[in-house]
Amino acid sequence: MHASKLSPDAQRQRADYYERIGTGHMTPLWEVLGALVPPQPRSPALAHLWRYGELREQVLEAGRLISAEEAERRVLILENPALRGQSCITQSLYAGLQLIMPGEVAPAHRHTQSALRLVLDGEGAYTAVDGERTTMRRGDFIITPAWTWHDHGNLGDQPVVWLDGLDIPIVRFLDAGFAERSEQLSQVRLRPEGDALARYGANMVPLDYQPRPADPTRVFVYPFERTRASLVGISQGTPDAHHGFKLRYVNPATGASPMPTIGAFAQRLPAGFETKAVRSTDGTVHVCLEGGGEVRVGEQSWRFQENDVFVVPSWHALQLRADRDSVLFSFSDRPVQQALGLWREERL
Ligand code: GTQ
Repeated sequence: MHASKLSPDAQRQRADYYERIGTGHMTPLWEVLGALVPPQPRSPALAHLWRYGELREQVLEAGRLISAEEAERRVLILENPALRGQSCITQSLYAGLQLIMPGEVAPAHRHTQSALRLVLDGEGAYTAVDGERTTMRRGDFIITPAWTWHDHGNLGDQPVVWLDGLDIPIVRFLDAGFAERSEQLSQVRLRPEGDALARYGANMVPLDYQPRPADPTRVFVYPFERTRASLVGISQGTPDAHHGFKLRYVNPATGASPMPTIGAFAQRLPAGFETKAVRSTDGTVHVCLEGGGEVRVGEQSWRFQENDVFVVPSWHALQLRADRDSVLFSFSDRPVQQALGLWREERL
């Protein structure tokens, strides 16, 4: 509403009117239009950084309080400081730190929410997706697309910790959540490890495979070794002033994002490199996989090091500086925004 001086009498009349229409479950648009249709995004979310050193201690403590099986998933949710109680790190995305101790299993289930894992710490765990296991190695990006059966287990002798990213808030917003538990604690092995990568992840696909455009990829692990080699490989060229050396993960059969609701990226910043400020409409979660430096979001800044997690809300200017050669992983709702014609980026 445009600012205007109202007589006390007119103010009373309006207030009285709002109250009367309110009893019929109506409200005047003109009181809220500016907030409903803002000139630019005004995310309620805050930028924040979680230090892995602290996260690790706290998630290991959960390991002494509850078993993975009892918890179903033993996860500490990373809640945006401005969105406490809503189980989200941005308005559209959920993130959490999952722990699985030696000998434990996280039972098989499936749901319409899509999930990604980014392996941070420890060796010997696996994730099984629709009957195929993959060994989880540090930096591996693993997906469990909507409605795929998945379970986790740890066959090694160390605690294993990874970051979960899910589209839980999107599915909740759409009221489209379904879930079920399997009768099997751990899935029966239907295919040997590496099968999906060999069939779908080597620039070839089976003869009769015709993916539809929004289908998630059958490649459910993107090994860090390969990602890293690609990032190093492109580092001979000129870095992008705003992104350094940055690639997006794709469904190799379609070129679309691995899953329709979550996009994921990997980025290398050589020692001493500082990006120019950039903002985009997709609030983004970042993880430092190698190196360290400083992240600046608007007027705030944090130092980051390996396994630290930070979130940059929609339309907040982001600048990164690497003190050492650094590799960052990130994910956002970009494919959703792009499918809807909403995504924007501004290079400052
Ligand atoms: O591993 O299946 O962090 O279902 C939240 C919900 C992880 C999982 C989460 C889940 C999972």
